[in-house]
Amino acid sequence: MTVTIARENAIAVVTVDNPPVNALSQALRQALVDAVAELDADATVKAVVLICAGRTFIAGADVSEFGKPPQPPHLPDVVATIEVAKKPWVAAIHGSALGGGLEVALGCAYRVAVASASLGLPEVKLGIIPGAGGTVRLPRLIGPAAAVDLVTGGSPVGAKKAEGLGLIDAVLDGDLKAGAIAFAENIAEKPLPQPISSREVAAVEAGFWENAEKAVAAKARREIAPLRALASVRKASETDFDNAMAFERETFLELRGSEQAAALRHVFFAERAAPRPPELAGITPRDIRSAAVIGGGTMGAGIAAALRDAGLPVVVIERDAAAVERGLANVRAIYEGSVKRGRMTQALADERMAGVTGGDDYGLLADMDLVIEAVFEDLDVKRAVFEKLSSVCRSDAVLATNTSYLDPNAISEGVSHPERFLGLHFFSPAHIMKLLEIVPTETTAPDVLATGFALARLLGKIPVRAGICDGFIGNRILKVTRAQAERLLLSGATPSAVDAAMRAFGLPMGPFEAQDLGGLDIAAFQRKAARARGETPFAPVADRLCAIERFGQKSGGGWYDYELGDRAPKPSEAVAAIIAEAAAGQPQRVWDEADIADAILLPMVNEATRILEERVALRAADVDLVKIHGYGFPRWRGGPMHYAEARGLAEVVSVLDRLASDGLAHPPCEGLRRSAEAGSFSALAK
Ligand code: 3H9
Repeated sequence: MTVTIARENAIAVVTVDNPPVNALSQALRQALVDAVAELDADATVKAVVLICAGRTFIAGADVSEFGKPPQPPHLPDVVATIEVAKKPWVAAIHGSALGGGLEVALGCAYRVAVASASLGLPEVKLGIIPGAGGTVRLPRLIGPAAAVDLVTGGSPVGAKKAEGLGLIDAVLDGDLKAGAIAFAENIAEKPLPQPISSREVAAVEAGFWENAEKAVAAKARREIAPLRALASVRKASETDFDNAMAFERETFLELRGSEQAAALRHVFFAERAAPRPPELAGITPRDIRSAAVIGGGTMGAGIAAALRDAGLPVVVIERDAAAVERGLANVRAIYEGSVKRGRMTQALADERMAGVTGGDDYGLLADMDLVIEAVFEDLDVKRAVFEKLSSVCRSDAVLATNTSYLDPNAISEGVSHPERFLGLHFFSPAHIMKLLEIVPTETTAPDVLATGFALARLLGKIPVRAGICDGFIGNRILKVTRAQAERLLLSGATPSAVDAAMRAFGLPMGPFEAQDLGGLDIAAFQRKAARARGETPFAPVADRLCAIERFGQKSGGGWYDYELGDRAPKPSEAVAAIIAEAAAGQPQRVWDEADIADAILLPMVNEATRILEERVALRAADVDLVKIHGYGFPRWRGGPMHYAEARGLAEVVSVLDRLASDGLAHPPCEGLRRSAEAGSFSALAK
């Protein structure tokens, strides 16, 4: 049963129970309409409380229905039915009232919530706009300016703030149901309030819409939904309710079928599936209640802050007292930065810092549940760390390496109880970046792997399982990105043209700007190691730049020139000359933005397909999550694999074939050709 009705004297309590999040499935929509009819007809009922079972109020429309034709009763009609009910409905909110859930609440005569509840219209994050009156009722209730913020930003607000905005009528302490019933008894005898739909929208100052448009456009870049949401709120302010509803619905239905919405839905479900991979179902992770980080550099400090933010006490281990001090200062700097940016109160920062201790004595780790090593990327140094950990830690303590390109199997050699060892590859800054690559070795036990995923959940990270290869998933693809970017330079494109094309595609930065920001030396160091292993990494121009110590912004020049104290990249004549020298004798061509994007992105897809074939990644969607959460790939493109599928894998293969015949990319791998025949990557890996 999705809806049950109980009576508390003259108050009817309508309880929605549609796990997991009370999404508005067709059955629930119908049940709500039926409930209104039943309670309208019941003369003993004076008011109605709408409350939800489980973890949350109605969290929105059922996103899984979005790929299919809408089924009646449609949500706008459900909301309208509640709004014209003969008895006042009181929405009693706990958890989240999101999207269609908030729209249902806006149909109610009153809204009350517990203090921990949050309310919002996150539709733009799914590439759509509210489709059941959210953009039309909200400005009538809280005014256009606040409505614009909520609708175009998509972030929810807490109950206290919602009360301040006039979005809810009361924040209730104690038991929600009892409080809502008392509230309902109180309003039952009063005249019904004016329905929101028949209220006026408050006037705005001259220039308000134009300014809002500029602000929203600047933030949204190439995402379409935020501007369309704004247009809908504006329409609601400038025309009558029915016209505004028709405009909203039309926009909603159009965007629901858009490519961006499909991509964002794909990411929505991939993100929710990632923390609980089916292959680990039923495996109980180990308990993690304490953690230590070996190494207090940038990475170690970021990991320590991430662990501490999740509520764990953290110990930072360094070589000697001075290094311990530096490590703790690095962690403190992270919290001080958060206070400065207004993200955290000083009191909270102090409390976090109080839970981070340091030392140079491995004996401190005797009873730790988890130890993450984040020392210098050198096999011998890392092995020495794990040798010490093997002798001091409990035999069931989970031991992890944060290596980004050494082989975790090699690092784990000699570790006692190697089944408790795994790779946890954080991305910098580790307390902010959401991606966590989880890398099992040949010996990692299933419950230790499950502990990696449980840790990611605790830390609020997106975990992706990665097999062992050079660079795991993300950096292995990054190497292809960079190699392709250089191939483009050798065949006539300039660094600024390549960067501009990738920004136009939706990346926050192009590959050359990004290298200048991060420093070219790290990749040079890795190439040196790769050459020592007998590999032949392709970086003819980057190698030349590193040879003359053009390492990027930090050395005053890299792919671009920089003026002192200015981070704006300036095209460099010196680099142009180096490129010309490296390109001597190669055929030159004219590149437009779309061709540049293809020459970089499609080889990335090809490499990712190899990664799937080798089972270094288990699912195409995992590759998408890696690129979105670790490398700034635009969410609204759905990640490279979704992008390739949406574009058509047959076309991807034919473009790659063309690039390959011009010597500008490797030809499509076998798996990509097979996937193109099947029309998706799903046959390759699930
Ligand atoms: C909308 O409402 C449009 C309307 O304006 C117009 C209509 C005409 N649908 O996140 P969790 C699943 S657009 C279907 O891990 P939490 C999710 O996949 C919608 N399924 O839980 C997962 O499934 P599984 C606007 C959904 O406690 C399970 O529920 N609403 C939906 O960490 C648990 O999810 C939103 O965008 C859904 N709407 O967080 C709200 N939501 O167990 C999106 C979740 O099989 N949802 N699932 O993996 C959320 O933000 C979080 O789920 C919430 C709970 C905060 C509610």
